[in-house]
Amino acid sequence: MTILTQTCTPFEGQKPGTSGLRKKTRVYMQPGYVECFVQSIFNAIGGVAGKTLVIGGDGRYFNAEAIQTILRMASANGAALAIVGQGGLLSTPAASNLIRQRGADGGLILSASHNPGGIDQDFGVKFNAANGGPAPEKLTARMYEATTTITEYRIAEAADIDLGRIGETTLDDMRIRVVDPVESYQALMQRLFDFEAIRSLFAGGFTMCFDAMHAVTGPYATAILEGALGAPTGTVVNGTPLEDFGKGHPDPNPIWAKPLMDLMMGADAPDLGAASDGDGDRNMIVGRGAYVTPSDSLAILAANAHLAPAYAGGLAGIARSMPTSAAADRVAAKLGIAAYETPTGWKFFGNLLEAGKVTICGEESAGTGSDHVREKDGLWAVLLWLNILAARKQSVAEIVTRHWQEFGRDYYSRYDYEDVATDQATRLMDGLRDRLDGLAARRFAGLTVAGADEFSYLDPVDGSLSEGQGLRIAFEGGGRAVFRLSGTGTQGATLRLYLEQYSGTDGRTDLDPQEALAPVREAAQEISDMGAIIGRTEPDVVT
Ligand code: VG1
Ligand code: CO
Repeated sequence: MTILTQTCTPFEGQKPGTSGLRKKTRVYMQPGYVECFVQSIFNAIGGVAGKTLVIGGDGRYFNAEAIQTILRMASANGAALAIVGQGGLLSTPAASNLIRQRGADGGLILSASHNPGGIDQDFGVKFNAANGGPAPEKLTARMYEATTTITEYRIAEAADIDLGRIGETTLDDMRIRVVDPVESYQALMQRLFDFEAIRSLFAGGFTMCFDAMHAVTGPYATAILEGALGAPTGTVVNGTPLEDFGKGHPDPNPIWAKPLMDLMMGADAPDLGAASDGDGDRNMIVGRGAYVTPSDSLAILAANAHLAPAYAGGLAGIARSMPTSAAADRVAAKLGIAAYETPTGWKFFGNLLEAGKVTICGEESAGTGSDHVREKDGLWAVLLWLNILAARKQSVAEIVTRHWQEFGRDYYSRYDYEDVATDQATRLMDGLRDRLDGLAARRFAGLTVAGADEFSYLDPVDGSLSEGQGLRIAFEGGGRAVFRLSGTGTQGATLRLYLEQYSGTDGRTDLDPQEALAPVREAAQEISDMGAIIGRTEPDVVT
């Protein structure tokens, strides 16, 4: 076998964002692009000689080619073992689990997650460390640094490896073990939840629709829901992973999962609707006629987790990303456990989970998870909901309403302004940042600003400081607006405006969220001067 050392020059902009390096697929398809990034990862982690890596992706366009390249490079760099999901498939939480279960040194996950797939859409690569979690900021900084100075990469000249068959083969001195992508993940779920109770729930006529959105969760959901739990065939829809996700956005929210939303709001709605994203780490939960916001879902899961065997002993603490609503904090306060507020992106939960400070984490963007892996986990959230529904014998709507009665309701909505000119987005953020200090006590659209700041996070475990994590404005009366630029987009800038209004424990909890949020929205738009700077106040996507 020949091992080549190829000289190369750095590509611009190989800087990991909120979750890995996402680019247009054609950017990734340039000769040497994957190679330079992957070699930079290897260099940043001190090489892979003698190491074990888990490799898999969400099955999108270019997944298969990129995996072959990575295998040839891992072998040429001296890796001992590559564990690969059959067909090159692994959901993000399943990859996290495999890294942990097999004691691997890390893993490469090929996915641009909720971004669409295809030759004219998006591709991505992320590295997870030996704890199974996304590379922390100091490591992604080292990777980026390595991409700017790279001069060569190592790759083996070899034929493609057949990833279709489970079993072991070799590529030069490296062993390649092709594994069932579902098996070990399913075993983990079976240990966490009361499968007997959920099986009885389905046997008793409980109905559900799980929309896999043509993405990687299909095989997992089919095996677990229809297989192990006995839900009727057809419970999982769009269950075969497609390279272009059926031309949709595999983003489980009321906009991109509209067919499921329509079903759930209609006369023939099943008891539970759920969906997951491209790489299987996000979830959407909808009851019959009742959409559950991800922030509420996190709070409700935390409040009821003790009903599932794995969490029967209670939770150590709850963490949420800063833009996520305060609903989870109210649950933590009631339970007498700690609540943590981190920057956006799962990598910030890793240290808290590792230190045993928190058990459950979540984000407003439909990510929830626990200490069972080091990633958010879409199907896990669905199974925890099922376990709770089986134990409480109430509908989703009833559970949500009772939660609001007890804790009050955090009305919540996120507005996304996509493909904003980068200079305009920067101008808006810079201008607002400059004005933050003078906002307190001023009135906008009838609301008084209680305080405003730029969020920064001091990690309580390793003491690292992450600055510039979003501009937040709190209003008197329980309102809040947050401005942040997305770190997962691949075109122009995406501006996110997060709106929140607390009802209080004796306020109304049955308002239309957009109506309840109107004052905060108007104040936020006025304070930021959005209409003048980006030329619009109407968002592209409201979730
Ligand atoms: C978005 C979400 C964030 C999430 C990230 C990765 O990031 O807001 O909460 O962790 O996507 O999710 P941003 O920077 O675009 O706001 V996934 O499922 O796309 O890996
Ligand atoms: Co995802």
